[in-house]
Amino acid sequence: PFLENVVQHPDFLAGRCDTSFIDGHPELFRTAKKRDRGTKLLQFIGRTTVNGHPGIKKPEKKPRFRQVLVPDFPDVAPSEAKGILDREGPEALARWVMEQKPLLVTDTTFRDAHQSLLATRVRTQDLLRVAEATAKGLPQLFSWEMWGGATFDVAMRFLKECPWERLARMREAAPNVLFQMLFRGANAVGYTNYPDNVITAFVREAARSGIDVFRIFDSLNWLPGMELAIDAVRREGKVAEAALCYTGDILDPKRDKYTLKYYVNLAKDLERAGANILGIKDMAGLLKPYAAEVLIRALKEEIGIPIHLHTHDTSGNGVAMLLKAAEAGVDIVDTAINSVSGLTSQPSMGAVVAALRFQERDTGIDLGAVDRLSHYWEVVRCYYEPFESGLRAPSTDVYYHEMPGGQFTNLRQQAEAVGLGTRWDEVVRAYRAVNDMFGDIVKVTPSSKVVGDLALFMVQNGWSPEDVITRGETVDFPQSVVEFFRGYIGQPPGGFPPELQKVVLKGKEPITCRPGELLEPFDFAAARRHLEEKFGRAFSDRDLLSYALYPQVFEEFVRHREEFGDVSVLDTPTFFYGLRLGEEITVDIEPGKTLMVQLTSVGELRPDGTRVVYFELNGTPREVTVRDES
Ligand code: 3PY
Ligand code: ZN
Repeated sequence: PFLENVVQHPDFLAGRCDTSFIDGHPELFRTAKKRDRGTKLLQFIGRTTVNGHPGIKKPEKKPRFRQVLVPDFPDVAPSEAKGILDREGPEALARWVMEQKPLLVTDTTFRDAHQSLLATRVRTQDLLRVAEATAKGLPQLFSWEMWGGATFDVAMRFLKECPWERLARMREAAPNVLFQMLFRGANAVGYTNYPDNVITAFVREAARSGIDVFRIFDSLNWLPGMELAIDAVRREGKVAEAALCYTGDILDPKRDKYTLKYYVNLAKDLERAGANILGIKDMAGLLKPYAAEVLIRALKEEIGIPIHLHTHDTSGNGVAMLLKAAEAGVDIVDTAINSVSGLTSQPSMGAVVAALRFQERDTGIDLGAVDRLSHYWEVVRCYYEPFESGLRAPSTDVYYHEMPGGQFTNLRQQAEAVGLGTRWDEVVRAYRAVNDMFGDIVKVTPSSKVVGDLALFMVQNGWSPEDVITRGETVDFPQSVVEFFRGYIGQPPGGFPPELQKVVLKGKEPITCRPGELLEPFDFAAARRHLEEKFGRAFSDRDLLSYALYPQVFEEFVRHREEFGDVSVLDTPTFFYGLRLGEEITVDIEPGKTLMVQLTSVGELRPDGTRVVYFELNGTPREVTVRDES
């Protein structure tokens, strides 16, 4: 009340007082901390019920969903792969992999599948609930890809969850499974290069928090962008799966940049750099079945480490491709549980398992268990309907535009956001044109974002590739494009096209060394002081890493937690759609502490633009005031 009186005072409002103390201490305005956890959650539920969830269209009525059933499986022996890594280390694990006759399978359901189908929005709660069942039902899996990539920032930015808490809780729920993450080399789990000390500290913390296998790639296939991360993973005694990103078409005689020889040489470089496993990251799903056969056979002859193949099923050729790769001797392949597979996601686990049954490379995975887990995801996927891409069928267009599966849904949303939703075909053509202008580059986060940003820019301005050269001097290009041409995300094979680079940089000097060599080390102590002063509480080393990677996103996440508490405890339908009148939910806010929340009514719109929302919290009437922004 005192603060309210101050800020409503006419002299204060007119700026006739010295506010420097207040300006310098924004924390004075944060009164939310005093609220108890129940009230904070009611505030969040009230806001979502009245206004809908930020970024998605509020449905007329909260949708009704089928009941989720988590399948129950008998206890099983812990995964052999995890045991070998923990007891004997990564080299022993690699040897074990090469000795296996069955095709080994990684499940990407917990990471790439939803990154590629649902804009990475699947919440920890929905992952966690099925974690133990997945471990028991599918004990033959080599690993779960369950962290990294875009999940790190999306967790904080949109789901208001801590990614480190997700990892810790998943580890608790599935202690005997190999956990795998996607790591963008010098870009860590971000979109730009970070100082070396951030990369090494991140790897250390991730390894200690439960990541066993690090799939490390560079968005331009530039080895110097990966070496530091490979070394850091090896120092932690974890598995360095260094990946080459596959683009182009090795069977097309006209494409002479990314040839079989190029990939074989790169694979050898990665092996020499210390990879325990070679990853093939076919991020767009461009590796066709017969090309896979040629590539895998050649690599098997040339390198002495196991090969782990990742693809996206955008064209519909995914299962056929994995089968050809299996015949050619690939060691491990990535698939997703059926109901979150296909299209821009990974090929269907059930389809691969069924196809190989009674064959030489039979996976030994129980198809019935895959199906039962698939029924769980079938229902849960419906919660996330607003994030679906709208893609209904496989599309061989991908061989034309070469857009990564993980980018497809995101770029579509980006296009919607700038009013180009109905001009998607033009965006796709521009995407292809930009790739040609760049001299045909590997497109994967963050290089794919550069291509996407310039494509959107060109469509927005109605520019052709020629316009970019002739009129480019007069405009500011998107920041990601400038950074790319300065060499801040690394060097593409064959270098940058000089004419375009000159137009974009406008006299700024490009670099050719590793960006990490030029970046000052991140000052973790100063960051800690800053956060503690600003928020008046202690922060963990993990928090500091989140802040080092995403300072604004992290601070916004902390503010959200102060205001609304830990919203990850809410069920997903309530998180996205609020409550119906009379609906009652239970919320486990910590082990043994459950809140019963019922929405009793929503008050009329008041002249000040707010509504009172009435609840019962554990049987006691409670109300919160919410600004109506609808
Ligand atoms: C990521 O970097 O997040 C990807 O999934 C790239 O394919
Ligand atoms: Zn992928």
